[in-house]
Amino acid sequence: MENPTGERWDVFCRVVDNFGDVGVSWRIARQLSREHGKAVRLWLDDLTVLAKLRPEVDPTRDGQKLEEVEIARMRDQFQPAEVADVVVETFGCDPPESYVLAMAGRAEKPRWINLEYLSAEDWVEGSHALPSPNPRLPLTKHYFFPGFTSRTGGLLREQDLLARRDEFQRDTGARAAFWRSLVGKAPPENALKVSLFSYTDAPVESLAHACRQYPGPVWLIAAEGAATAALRGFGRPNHDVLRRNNHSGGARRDVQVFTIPFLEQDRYDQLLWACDVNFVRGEDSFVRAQWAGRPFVWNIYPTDDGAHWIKMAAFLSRYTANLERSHAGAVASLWEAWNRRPIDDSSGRSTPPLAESWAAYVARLDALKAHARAWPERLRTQRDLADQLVDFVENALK
Ligand code: TRH
Repeated sequence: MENPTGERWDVFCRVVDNFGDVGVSWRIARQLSREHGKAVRLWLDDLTVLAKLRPEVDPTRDGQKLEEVEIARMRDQFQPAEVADVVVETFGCDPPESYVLAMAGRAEKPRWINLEYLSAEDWVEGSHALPSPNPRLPLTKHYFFPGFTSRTGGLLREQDLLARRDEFQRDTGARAAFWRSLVGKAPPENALKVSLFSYTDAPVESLAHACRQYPGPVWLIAAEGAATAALRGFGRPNHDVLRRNNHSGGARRDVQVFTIPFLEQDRYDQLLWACDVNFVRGEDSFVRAQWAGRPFVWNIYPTDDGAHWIKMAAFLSRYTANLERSHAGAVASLWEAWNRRPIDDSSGRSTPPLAESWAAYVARLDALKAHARAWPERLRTQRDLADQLVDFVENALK
């Protein structure tokens, strides 16, 4: 896409842990380049994570192009060749000091954005787009908060994402080909396909056992990492591990566990689109699961102060607002069981065992599928984050 303004954007990301920070940073960099024609450079202090999401990246090289985005290695001791017109710092990662000094030295000061973590909490609206003058330098940073309401910066959503999703979900051939390429065979028509991307503490084994109660075949597709490790005890991967015939002559109840390698980022979207229930985590897979339009269970990134329970409750109250109460209760109790919510001292309310809340959840799957389908239709009425960010930079900060 042409770069009518010739504007240069630098996006900075430091890898704290896991994949999400880079997952989000790559998405925004690609979208700014592909959909808004910006000349984008993505600065990373560690390229190995991006190489997991995009195997064509060579993590040993200091500079390379990925699609139209320049990928550059960020070192703290470095003399920036030039400073961009717009600087996006993701998740408060602090660009190198030498770069910030160079920003201050520019005649026309760059516009400086701090792209924050996603939260559904109410306070986000009041913090979105707030300026923060630098105490030492003639620079002002603006905080840009993703979110679920019109008074936030919106959610990452590529322009063609939902059209690609619909095309894939409509096309039985494409989905069968996807499964064959992933696990060597297509699932039985009535199989419940469940994808698992979780943190180490999630009760994955309890879920695998609970799936035996499901009145039909279950496919558990475990992404490389915590989930596969937890399922290692279940016999040989990619084989029926929990077969049980239903003596009443009903459907056979076999749970098959498939452990799959880490997928290229866009292919992971297809997995979410192809499954019936998606267990996701962190931030980026959490948002992708919502766009997939399928029921999902969020393994939230735990914080020592327990603030993640407030964050989860804030999202649940938005997500289940239009859901019939008993269905909303089933969603909340499965999420709490999956995140091992401790007994609530004030209410003394304890979280039901995973098996119980899973059974209550799958018993309502038709209603939850309809709700999961409607949710992204609501979210898409909001302008996407990249679009709002460009507008904010080019108009509000001009
Ligand atoms: O990896 P995460 O746990 O990252 C999280 C988030 O960044 C969170 O904000 C931060 O607080 C925490 O780390 C420290 O989960 P997340 O955000 O879902 O990112 C995973 C990325 O990996 C996402 O872009 C999807 C991608 N992915 C693939 O590309 N292929 C795969 O096979 C899988 C399972 C994931």
